[in-house]
Amino acid sequence: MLHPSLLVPKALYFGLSDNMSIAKPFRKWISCVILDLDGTLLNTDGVVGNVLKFSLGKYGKEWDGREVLKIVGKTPFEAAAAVVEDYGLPCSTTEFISEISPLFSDQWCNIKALPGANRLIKHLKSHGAPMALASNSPRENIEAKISFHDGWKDSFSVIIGGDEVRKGKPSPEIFVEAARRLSIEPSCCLVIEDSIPGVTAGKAAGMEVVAVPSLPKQSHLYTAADEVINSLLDLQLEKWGLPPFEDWVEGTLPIDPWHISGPVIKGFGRGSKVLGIPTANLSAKGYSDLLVEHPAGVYFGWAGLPGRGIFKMVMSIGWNPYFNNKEKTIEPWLLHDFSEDFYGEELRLVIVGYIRPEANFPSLESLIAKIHADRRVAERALDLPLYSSYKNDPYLRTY
Ligand code: RBF
Ligand code: ADP
Ligand code: MG
Repeated sequence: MLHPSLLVPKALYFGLSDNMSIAKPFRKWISCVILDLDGTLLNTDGVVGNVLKFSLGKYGKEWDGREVLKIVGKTPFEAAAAVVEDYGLPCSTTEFISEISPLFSDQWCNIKALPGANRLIKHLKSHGAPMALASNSPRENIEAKISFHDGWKDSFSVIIGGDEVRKGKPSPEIFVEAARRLSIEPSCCLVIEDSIPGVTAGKAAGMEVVAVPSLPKQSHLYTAADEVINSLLDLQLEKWGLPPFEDWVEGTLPIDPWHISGPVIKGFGRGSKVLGIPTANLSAKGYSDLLVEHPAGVYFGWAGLPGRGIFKMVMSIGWNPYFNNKEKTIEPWLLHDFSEDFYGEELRLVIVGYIRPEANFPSLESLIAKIHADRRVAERALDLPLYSSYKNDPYLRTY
């Protein structure tokens, strides 16, 4: 008799054609999830900018938000050293750290949960799947940070900080200790991590690891992970033998609706000319926080153009090559035939759902086909009462 695994068609093993996921053939049967905190559940990077803006200001220097890319994923000491050097500050790294530490503590109440973090915690808790929190930051800081998020502390059977083990990540110790306290075999633990040291630690602990890189376009650096996903919204728990999310509706994930508006500006895209798909552009100015919060990907909702009407809309939030992939842009496609452009007109959007992560396509034809598939998904979903009710949102009516 053939071993049962040999009877499974190869296509199934490698069926995860989505280029976001570096899929390995075998999935373990997982019984618990060990989560990283900063960058995985919490958008800690968001407050880094606030603190640095303020503290660099005292030295007469101006923080350029883009440099956040240089410090993400580093230890606090390495990050501080990089800033001291880059800005030529007249102080030592240690002095700079003691200046900024209290500022960081003041900011913990402002750290937002990353998209999908609350959803994941609630889901696993409601299914009784054990969860641990394993973070390099000291236990006291972990407790302080999560205290601002309802229901988080009680959801974790184990919380373990970098000060409770001899060596933090990339050493496997913190994860091995978390598994020991959960009384679960390391091989039955799934680690979810945003950083490379965290992925290294999880693999060294003998665990399965899903990476959710906090920096864009970095998935190639995470080859040690068992899977790389774009955001927690894309986590497929059933791949790990865990209870699947049940909130997807006809290929769409309802999200807390958000509003955005502004004059339509001339785009930088390939839309009309190359893809044959016109995409309006909204200036990202004033929306940088909102955009940082939303993973690059395809969303949909309703669009209002004063004097013209309210239309179904599918859009991409993408890293735009025009900006060297350093800025995200919003490119809505209004699902209606317009006979002319509407540059300068006020466009109002209510975004109600998520479809998929941003992807790379081998050819323009395959990108075009996918965008049309997105359109069909959005068109159908927007007829469901769940989403169609937002067509009456007063935000869309400016006339
Ligand atoms: N471009 C991509 O490179 N990857 C995508 O996954 C992607 N998805 C899109 C989905 C929709 C609904 C629309 C309207 C456009 C999409 N684009 C995508 C194209 C993108 O808007 C634009 O062409 C690029 O950002 C280059 O400017
Ligand atoms: P690109 O999409 O390559 O940036 P253009 O800037 O040439 O292309 O064209 C996009 C413009 O076309 C939009 O800004 C808008 O004024 C107009 N437009 C016409 N029909 C639509 C539509 N259905 N959805 C979005 N924009 C449209
Ligand atoms: Mg992290």
